[in-house]
Amino acid sequence: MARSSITMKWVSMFMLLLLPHFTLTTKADDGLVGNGDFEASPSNGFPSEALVESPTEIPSWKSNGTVELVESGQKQGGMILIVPQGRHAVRLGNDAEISQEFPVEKGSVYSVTFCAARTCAQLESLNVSVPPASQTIDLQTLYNVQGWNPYAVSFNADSDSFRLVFKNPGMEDDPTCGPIIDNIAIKKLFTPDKPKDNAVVNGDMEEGPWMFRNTSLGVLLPTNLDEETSSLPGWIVESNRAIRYIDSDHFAVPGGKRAIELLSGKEGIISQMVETKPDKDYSLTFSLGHADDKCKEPLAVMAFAGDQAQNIHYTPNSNSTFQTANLNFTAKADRTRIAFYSIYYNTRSDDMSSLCGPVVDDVRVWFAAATSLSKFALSRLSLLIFERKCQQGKRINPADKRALKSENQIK
Ligand SMILES: [Ca+2]
Repeated sequence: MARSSITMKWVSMFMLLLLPHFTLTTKADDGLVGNGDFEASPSNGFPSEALVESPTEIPSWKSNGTVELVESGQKQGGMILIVPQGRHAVRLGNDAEISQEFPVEKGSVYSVTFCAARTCAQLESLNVSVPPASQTIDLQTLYNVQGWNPYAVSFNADSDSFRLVFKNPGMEDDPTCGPIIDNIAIKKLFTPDKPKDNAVVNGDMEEGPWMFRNTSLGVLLPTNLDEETSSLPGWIVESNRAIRYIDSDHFAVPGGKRAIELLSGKEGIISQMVETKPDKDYSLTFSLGHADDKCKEPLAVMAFAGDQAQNIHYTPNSNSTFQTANLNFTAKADRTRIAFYSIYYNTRSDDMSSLCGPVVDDVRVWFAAATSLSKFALSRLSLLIFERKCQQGKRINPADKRALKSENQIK
């Protein structure tokens, strides 16, 4: 017996020693995919002609069509090509694609973060897919002056491997046009538990796509109508323009490390269907803030909860970068839509082309218990006064009587 317990002890100690390594192995899946920054040198060195000759020339990737490894500082038609990160990136010509296969955990949702820039003035788009699921991102809108943006899209792992494909679906006249992509990372998402006193899932926005620590542009979340497969679990972006996911390293965030910034006025809407009980009174509360990104005021949001809508202007106390806002509503069904959009179309004060807007964080929907309690207390109090007046044999004011009647009806 003694020996087996000693053996058990050794086994437990051994497991404890091993455990951190196991954790490290699983976590290593989050972050850059193999050669996701295109900095790994092809076996023959980076091509001087830039054009990728064979489909397997870029380490870790398979290419198809006119794929080009571009270098920072490289010029084309008098224009310097944009390389979002490091020295190299790839450009996808008409109908060209790159793809990579890697293992994932079946049944999980993965978010893919990548940086993309367009090269020509025309409308350019990028198709990101894990076949058969695919999403096309419109690169037409310039969200900042740098000319590139990080984006995030999500996919369900229906099997235990992903074939992640980036494709330029365009057929432009100029073959040197086509999006440049760089810095491709993945993150396995989890859906946070719903707190007992809050019907909103991920209301603090802390769970979301991979963010690069050295990128100060946040991550754009394009339209996503599938609430089961969202880069921001619980939420959907139901507008045709993106919203921005921001981090506390580069922006002012009301709570925790992450929040969202609403862009493009009415064209940038985020929403969630929350569980409610019909005919119950609820309160929607949230933090409304300024990202401290030189966004030109006024800032304001339109907040929706069921059939209630309210516009709220950003007017914080002098030392704060956010305020708490509140909207009361009575639920009509067992699911209620809450939503937010920016009332204004804001840009930064130092450049007129970078979009910005109000920050939303710490969204809560909870029973307006205090209101019901105070109603109850009020009618109890009236009843007491009524009783006392009766006891004292006083005449009751008809107004008191009416008030008492209506309070009891409320109850
Ligand atoms: Ca937060």
